[in-house]
Amino acid sequence: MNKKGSTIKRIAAIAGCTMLLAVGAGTAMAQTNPAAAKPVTQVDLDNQRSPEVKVNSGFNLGKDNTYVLDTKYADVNGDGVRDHVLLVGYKEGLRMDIPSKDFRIVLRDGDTKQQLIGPKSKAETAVKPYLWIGDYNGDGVKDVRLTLPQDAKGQQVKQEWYTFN
Ligand SMILES: [Ca+2]
Ligand SMILES: [Ca+2]
Repeated sequence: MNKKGSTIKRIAAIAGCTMLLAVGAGTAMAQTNPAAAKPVTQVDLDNQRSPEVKVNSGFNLGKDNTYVLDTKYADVNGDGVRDHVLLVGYKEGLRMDIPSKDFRIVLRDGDTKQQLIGPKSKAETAVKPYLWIGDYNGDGVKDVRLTLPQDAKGQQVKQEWYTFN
């Protein structure tokens, strides 16, 4: 069962451990809204949301109150078929602006439809965590960056990177 693309792992080369980044007050708003963080001149196909899975819908992970906190729709295992990348976590209720925890990346393979549950994030908690797709280790296959604002103002964030191939 260890075919290529059957695991989710953090990228040790650039994130041996969770990084804690201090963000200046002036950029705090941009950090809480990734779409506003850079000027968009063309449609970023990798950073659209999954057409299949709704943000803030419940997610069955053997525990109540696990929700989908963000989604992306991009090919992250390099087989040419776009995959559904989900960020799931535990929070007490439907509000999105409350602290959440127990974060995991879930990959729904666009080709095989198999679902892989990633390891639990090292971050204890976050407010409105989000995903961003890019080739962070430069191997030609897209990876996932998980950004975890440590409070509602987003002045401190933790970041983790995940690979799928
Ligand atoms: Ca794929
Ligand atoms: Ca990569």
